This record gives sequence, C-alpha cells and structure tokens, in this order.
Amino acid sequence: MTERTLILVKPDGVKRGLTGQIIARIEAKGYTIAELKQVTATREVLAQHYAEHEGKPFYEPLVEFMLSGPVVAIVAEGHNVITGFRSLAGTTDPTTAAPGTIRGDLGRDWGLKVQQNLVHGSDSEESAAREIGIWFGN
Ligand code: RTP
Ligand code: MG
Repeated sequence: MTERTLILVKPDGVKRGLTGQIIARIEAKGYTIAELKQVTATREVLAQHYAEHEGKPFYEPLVEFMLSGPVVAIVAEGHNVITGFRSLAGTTDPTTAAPGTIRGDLGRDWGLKVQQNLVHGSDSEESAAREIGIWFGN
C-alpha cells in the first residue's frame, strides 16, 4: 500500500552535514520525497511529537537534544515506506545498529545523556498521520 512517513534528520545529522547522504539513501531505496523543510523545533512541537515518551528518564535530555539545532523534516512516500525507512535507519542504538543502515554506518555513541542517532522515522500508520500533522499541518 502506498504510504507516507515522517522522517526527521535530527540536529546531530544536520550539524555533521549528513542530510544529503541521508536523503540520498531514501531516494536510492526508491522512495519519493513529498515534502521537505529545515526547521528549528519548539518545546510545543516536541511535546506532541514525543508524547509517548513523557516521564521516561531520557525524555528531558531528548527534548534538549532536539532543540539544540535545526532538524530537517521530510515526508517520504512509497509502498511500505513506514517499515522500509525504519529498516534503512537501523535499530535505536547506533553502536549496535547493523552496518548498512543509516545509524549503523554513520552513527556512534558520543557519551552523551541521550542517544544521538541521526534520524527519526514514524513507527506505524497512525504515528505517521499524527506526526505529519504535527510537522507539516494537514
Ligand atoms: P525514533 O522514534 O527517533 O525513530 O527512534 P526509535 O523509535 O528507534 O526510538 P524510541 O524508542 O521511539 O525513542 C525515541 C528517541 O529517544 C532517544 N532515546 N534515547 N536510553 C536512551 O538513551 C534513549 N532511548 C531512546 C533516541 O534518540 C530515540 O531515537
Ligand atoms: Mg520511535
């Protein structure tokens, strides 16, 4: 089924100049970029985006990290793109994410309070619809 997913190049990816490589991987896989913009997040947007994590020990450092510089917000489109991009991104912890994935190839542990893992990708159709609304409106 043709789907849309919300991808964020997080502040670490933007600062390290990896946005182009990350977009190239999305396109090389065959997905289409439907929307793209660079923005600096706000606490309000992040409270909505990360509502499921509120109260967890990594929540506050995660919000601070996401406010530490601009992010690139992308809507990508294609059959099964939600699962497909999660697979391209690799598992959450970049130290052990598989080589060949964005996090596995380009990420590492920097010894900071929260995992800086370059990208976010929606994890379900419901999350994708919700997150696209948060970052791009309806
Ligand atoms: P994402 O939502 O960013 O696509 O990543 P994910 O599904 O793989 O990870 P999730 O569990 O949703 O966590 C959201 C983000 O919080 C940071 N995190 N740090 N223990 C930690 O240090 C920790 N756990 C989570 C990561 O930046 C993760 O992507
Ligand atoms: Mg997640």
